[in-house]
Amino acid sequence: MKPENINRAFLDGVLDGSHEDVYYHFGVVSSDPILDRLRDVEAVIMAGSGGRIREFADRWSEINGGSEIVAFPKEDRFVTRYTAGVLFVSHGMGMPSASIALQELMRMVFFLKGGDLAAMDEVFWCRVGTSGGVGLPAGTVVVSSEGVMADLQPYRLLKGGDGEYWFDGRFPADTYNAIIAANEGVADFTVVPGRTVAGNEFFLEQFRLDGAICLETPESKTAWLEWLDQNGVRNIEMEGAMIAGYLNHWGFAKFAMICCTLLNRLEGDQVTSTPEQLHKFGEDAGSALFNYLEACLLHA
Ligand code: R2B
Ligand code: URA
Repeated sequence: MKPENINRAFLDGVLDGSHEDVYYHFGVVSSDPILDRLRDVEAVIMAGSGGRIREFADRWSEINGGSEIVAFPKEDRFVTRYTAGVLFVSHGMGMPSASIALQELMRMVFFLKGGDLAAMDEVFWCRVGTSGGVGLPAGTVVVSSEGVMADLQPYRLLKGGDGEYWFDGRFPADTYNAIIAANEGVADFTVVPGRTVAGNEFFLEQFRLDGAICLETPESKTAWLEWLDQNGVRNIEMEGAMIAGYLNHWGFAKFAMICCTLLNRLEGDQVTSTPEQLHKFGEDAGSALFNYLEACLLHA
């Protein structure tokens, strides 16, 4: 961990009881007894949609002998489920939404672990999601090595004083290699490592030609996608650069992003797979995660 980057000016007062922490978007405060049931959390799994969170939690509970599932009552922003050591949380779409979930979750994990940096270091974080593939057929699972923005630079934000703050978007190699290894000879789908672009928009910052607003030409779109391809980018989604950046900022050791591809962006823009195919793609990304959790992390 990087203790100097943890906002102790605010968080220490939560631990010593001077004030509560309000996890506003989850509808929970630090003194809420429901949090006692999450103290043994070993992994935080994030996905875009609440439906996928419910499915993942049911599946993980089944794998763990029907373990009890705890749900936060408020669900109008993010859906949360906790079972068998894993906290499953939806984060919505895009970095503004996902950053709210992640900041409150990082504070919650700090509180749940009593500020114990060694215990926090053991927590595994993962986003499981969908993406557009770059030169990969639909249905491929990409485990990210680095999250960058559409200009291939890391996630950054405006800050006071001296301009922009740049985050480190790299995912820990030990973790993504272990996820790939846990799926070798087990998965009936292809799992590859690669850099991932997080666009700030599904249409414009992913250089699509099918938006209501289009700022690209076929030539500028192809040039961008080929540039990504030549620079080791294997898929495009909307959250990874921020997620890696924030988790690196606190210095977490184990985190990853596993995304299935819904289409090959070198071949088109529209997502035309059937609902059955889309469901299978989402399930495969979940299987890639669960194969790792079962083999390497929990109950190892
Ligand atoms: C992948 O899929 C969503 C957009 O359809 C977005 O949240 C993402 O990263
Ligand atoms: N999600 C994205 O962000 N982009 C795609 O092309 C597909 C899913």
